[in-house]
Amino acid sequence: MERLFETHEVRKTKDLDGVWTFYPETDPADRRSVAVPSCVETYPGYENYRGKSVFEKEVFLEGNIRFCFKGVSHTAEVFLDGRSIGTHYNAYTPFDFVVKHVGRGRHMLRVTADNSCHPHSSLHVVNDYYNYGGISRPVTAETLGDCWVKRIHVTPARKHGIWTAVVRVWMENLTDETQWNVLCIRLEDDLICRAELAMEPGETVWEEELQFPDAETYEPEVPKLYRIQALLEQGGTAKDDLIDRIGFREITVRQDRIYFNEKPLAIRGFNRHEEHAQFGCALPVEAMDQDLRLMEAMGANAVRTCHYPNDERFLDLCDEKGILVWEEGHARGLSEEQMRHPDFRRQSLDCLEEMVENHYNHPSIFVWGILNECASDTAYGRTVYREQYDKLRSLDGSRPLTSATCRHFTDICLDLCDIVSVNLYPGWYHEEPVRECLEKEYGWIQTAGGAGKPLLVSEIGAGGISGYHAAHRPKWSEERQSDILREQLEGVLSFGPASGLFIWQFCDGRVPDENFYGRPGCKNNKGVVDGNRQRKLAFETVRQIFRW
Ligand code: ADA
Repeated sequence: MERLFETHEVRKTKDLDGVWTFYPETDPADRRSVAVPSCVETYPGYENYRGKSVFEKEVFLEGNIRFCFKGVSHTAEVFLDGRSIGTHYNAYTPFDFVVKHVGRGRHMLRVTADNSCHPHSSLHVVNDYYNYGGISRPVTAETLGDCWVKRIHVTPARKHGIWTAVVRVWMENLTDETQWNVLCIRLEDDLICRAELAMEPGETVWEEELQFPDAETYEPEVPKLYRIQALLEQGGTAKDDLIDRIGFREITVRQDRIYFNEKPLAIRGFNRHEEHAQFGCALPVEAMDQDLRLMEAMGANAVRTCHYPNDERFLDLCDEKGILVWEEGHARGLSEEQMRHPDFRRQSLDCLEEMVENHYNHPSIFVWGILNECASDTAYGRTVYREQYDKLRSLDGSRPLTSATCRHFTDICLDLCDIVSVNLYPGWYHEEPVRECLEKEYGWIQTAGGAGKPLLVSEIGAGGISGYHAAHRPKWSEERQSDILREQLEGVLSFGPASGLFIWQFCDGRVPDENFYGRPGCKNNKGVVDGNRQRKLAFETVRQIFRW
């Protein structure tokens, strides 16, 4: 199931999750049945597999078929009956291919998924998280008529006390002739608007500002969601539709605060990798839900999708629960040299575009992030930061933008963002009282282009090996992790200029062997729960402070 609500009442869709045949490209004889979505590393014998995996499934199809992949890790090629229908790079963004006039019958769908750090991969590189392989998010096949609704974007704004929204709908005419359609926009069961369209072959975009006088506001405490449907009719008959969920809310940045419906935000959040000891990055929805419940139990109100766009079902759950989301493009800790990789700029911009196109309507997303800890201290780096901010602003003018920096005292990009975000590890990577560290950092930000902007501590935390206890509280013990976190959280939450923090990190996560140094067990052990969601001492510490 690709989303947690029905996305079509008219369009025929087929869930292609379930059993597929898997084999490594190098050994086609080693075929086995696997459940999709899943990660290759969870198949016995393939725990460390890097390379091309092949997945096959026979499917009954007829007509114009749209294949939707919510995430294939990380370089994909899709074949229908042996013919390539398209390729895609990046594990963390959805993609689709439309094949017209597929003959009635059973067809072989084949997907290759390469998780190696190959020469054309600029974002999936050896890093402080794991590049899992496989079809890691849901797959569907949809049957399209002559015309179909590709996308809806809704941008709410409160005007003179009532909710309005700019509704934009992208549609496509797959034939070679003009098609007359009526586009109906419904909010829940109410018809809000009808528009007659003469659709030329190819894409049509329709946009209108509509009023929603009865709409209730989406608040984190009362996260009121509405179903919005774009429906195409021909001669009074419904031909195609697309449903999404929206919330009426506004995010603004004024002086040094972030406002959600005019209330200043006080973020108590977690950084969360899509990561689980049992499932790799392909968490079933029940495990996603459990993660959010654990965060809620600690009193958290936000999550940062470090360091890439997340599974839409996770975002659906955040919308549902009113947990605010910092969603970010895919990039972590890249040097200028890595950012000069010939494919880097295109692959990054593609990722941002796919993230915003697909996740635009999630009311819980309150900020977009780019380029975690990349080269924001060089002239070339600045060109790239500017390019990515410009791109995001052209795709979505309704949300603020940020980037988590570790270039303390050398960053030259703070003037480009709307919110200044800093990753700090006092007490872990360097011994310094938290208050002193914050004051020094804040003083510098004021002179480096960040004056008057809100400040978020985007990462703060310490390592603790699950189950390692010692009375002398050494580093890596659960006791010491909890002590450090207590000091860090109390320090940041009592620091007036900060609008909040995201703990690094929610759960321990696998890292590649190449990154073993400082990573006992080849894991980043800074989770407050381990990879199996066993709670460490820090869990209770965070709960006491966040729930205060
Ligand atoms: C960083 C980085 C994280 C993680 C963390 C750590 O600042 O953004 O991805 O690597 O440090 O654990 O050191």
